[in-house]
Amino acid sequence: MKTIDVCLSPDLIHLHNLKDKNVVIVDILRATSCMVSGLAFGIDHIIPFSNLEGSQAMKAEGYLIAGERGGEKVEGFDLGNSPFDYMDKKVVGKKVATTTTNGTVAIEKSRAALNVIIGAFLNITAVVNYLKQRDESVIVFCAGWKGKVNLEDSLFAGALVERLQNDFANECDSPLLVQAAYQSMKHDLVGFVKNSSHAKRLNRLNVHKDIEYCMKLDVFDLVPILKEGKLVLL
Ligand code: 3SL
Repeated sequence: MKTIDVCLSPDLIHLHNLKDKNVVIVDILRATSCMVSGLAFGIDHIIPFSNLEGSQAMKAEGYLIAGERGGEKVEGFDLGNSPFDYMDKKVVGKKVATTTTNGTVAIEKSRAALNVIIGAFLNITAVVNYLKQRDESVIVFCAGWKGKVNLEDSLFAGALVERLQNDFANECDSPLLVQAAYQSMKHDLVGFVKNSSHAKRLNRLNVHKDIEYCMKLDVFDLVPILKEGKLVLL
């Protein structure tokens, strides 16, 4: 039977064998929610960079450059890391190069995978359907915050495990852990996430509407996938 495992932080990814597996990158607040929204809104493709310089250099190649550090838009960049920046008419048909604190780092660390796909609550059913129809095992890779575990990515992982439990066997214990967390909080996901450390961080930056938006379920029926270093729609 196909298996599912959950990596709770980029600092633990070396413990997982990604070869021949489908890896779902998760950074609910806000990187993967931005990627899903932007590609749905008409961005041609997105190139993720783990460092500022990589993204910055793409300006000369005609890319819009996007990114945050500490949650704030990088000075001189075209876009920050709000999903609403990614749903502005100026992005339609454009190529975007992005760098974020955690999400793009997780993508960078997933290069050994068979397929790297992008998950968010915004496209969870599309991700579930994609994984069900594939033959390979799955790693759900939570981007966390600077190596630490976070609530919102773990809850998404739990939601995914719950939806896949009839098709995949748990590879270790983290799927059980995140599923139990999801089951105990699913009656008020937004309320619990509003109390998370990153939601508080974003609120200090006056970023409020992104949190509720990123917790919406199934706004888009699409799956972004990494092809030759570029995120495109399947
Ligand atoms: O770390 C990341 O990848 C970002 O999503 C963090 S933030 O929400 O933009 O602060």
